Amino acid sequence: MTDPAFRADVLAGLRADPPAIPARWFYDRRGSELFERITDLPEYYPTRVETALLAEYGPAIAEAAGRGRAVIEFGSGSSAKTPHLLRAVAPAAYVPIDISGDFLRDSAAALGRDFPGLAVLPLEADFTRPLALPAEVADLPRLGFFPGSTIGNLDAAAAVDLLRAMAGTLGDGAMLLIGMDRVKSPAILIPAYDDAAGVTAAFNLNLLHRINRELEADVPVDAFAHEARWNDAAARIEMHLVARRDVAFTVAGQDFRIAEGGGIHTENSHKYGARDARLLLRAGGWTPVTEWTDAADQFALILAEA
Ligand code: AVJ
Repeated sequence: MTDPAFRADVLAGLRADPPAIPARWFYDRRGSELFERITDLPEYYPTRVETALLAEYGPAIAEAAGRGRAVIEFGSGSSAKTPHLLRAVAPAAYVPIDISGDFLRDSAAALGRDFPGLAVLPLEADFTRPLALPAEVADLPRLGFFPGSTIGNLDAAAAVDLLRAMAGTLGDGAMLLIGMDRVKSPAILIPAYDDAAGVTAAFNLNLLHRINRELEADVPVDAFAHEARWNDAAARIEMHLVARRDVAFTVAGQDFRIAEGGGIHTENSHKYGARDARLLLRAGGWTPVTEWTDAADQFALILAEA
């Protein structure tokens, strides 16, 4: 139940000044369910826009990337997006990679049913380092797929490291299709991360519930409020859990205090201008080839080659 890495990140994160816990710990079962609900919210445009881009431009993507590659997806195959790509690209094999085995096996099984002839080869692994792909795809050219603007959780240095690791995993001659959210007005961004129904608030606060569930902790969850902020200098949305009063609590035998108005920084979601997106890819060892965006330029799908 207790992942030692979760425990270490939470304890170190709460000691840090200002306190900060990495966003990857949002995704326990409950957190994954809440994230799925976020993707359906009227305010949360990224999933809708990216899915529509894949549906509309799938044939153009297949034209540019070539058909019959092995598609390697980084992060648990999201139910709605992947079929559009698979239908268009008609891959020789599909390898979804995720650290969370449960989710991975469920979505791989569902895709296997929808694409009967396709070799679906799920890989439970940490894709932040170069890893060995299944032997079945050894001789196939690869198309990496990294949707959702998940890269936005990382600062520039970590994003470059990840892109380089992906280049290492995918090998020579590979291509990468990556989704990147655009910089846009805070009037659109803030509601996308602070929705009227409170689902994003529940998603953020679930991190505290998870700490209480898994780390022998007594964090008073109702003393914290969800906050989404636009950090213009860093071009990112930040999520915080802000203390509404002075709080004291224990996690795994260690005592912590947070003063009223102080908080825990729980997520960065970087947004990219067109030039910044291309620069980041180049720094990570990829050459942008083509990109597709919606009419309002809210979200971009970029195809790059190694
Ligand atoms: C899964 C990291 C792409 O940053 O938009 C959604 C996570 N956090 N609402 C994002 C998230 C709050 C999401 N990513």
